[in-house]
Amino acid sequence: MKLYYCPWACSLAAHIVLHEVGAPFANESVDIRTKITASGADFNSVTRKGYVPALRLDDGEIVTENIAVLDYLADVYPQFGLDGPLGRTRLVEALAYISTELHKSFKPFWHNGTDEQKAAASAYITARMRYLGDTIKGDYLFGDQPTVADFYLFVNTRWAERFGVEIPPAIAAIHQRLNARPAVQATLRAEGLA
Ligand SMILES: N[C@@H](CCC(=O)N[C@@H](CS)C(=O)NCC(=O)O)C(=O)O
Repeated sequence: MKLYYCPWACSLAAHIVLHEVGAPFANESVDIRTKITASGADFNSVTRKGYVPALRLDDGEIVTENIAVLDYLADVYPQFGLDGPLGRTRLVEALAYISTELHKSFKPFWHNGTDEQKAAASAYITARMRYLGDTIKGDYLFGDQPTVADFYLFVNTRWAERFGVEIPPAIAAIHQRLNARPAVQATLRAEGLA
């Protein structure tokens, strides 16, 4: 498996999962502005979408989109998935919420939004995080072990910290727990972020 990632980007979630499971994998960073990878390759030839994450499977298939990449990883590494009759559905539900309600709402912060747009986004993100905080079922979103959804949430709490977006206490507690995990710290070091 090979993960194409960019420091500070949402690809951090998949990168953490790969470190957590301890399986051998390759990685390569991408300059998402120029679309050139660390080895000088044209990232657009890996995926015409030109954005990370992109996961190259051992048979050469490329998987993109956080929801699909993280769902795939939860399938291969079920310790970060969710058991039970509705487990997969609940996990995809959480991934979709994090992708569409949180991740995408940071746009004004990453793309030179106006102060007004940033203030509106900030309030929206905090409210959406509050909902998640009200529904957590243990130390992490779904209980006492993190799932791929927690690692995706972590990307968003890091962004919230960076941009001064208020994080509700229950979500801040998950952030602290995740941040303390050795594999999370190893991933941050690997991306040059710690
Ligand atoms: N729809 C994609 C969006 C991924 C995405 O927003 N990636 C950002 C980094 S967080 C990126 O690579 N942006 C570069 C670009 O869009 O050109 C997903 O959900 O995975």
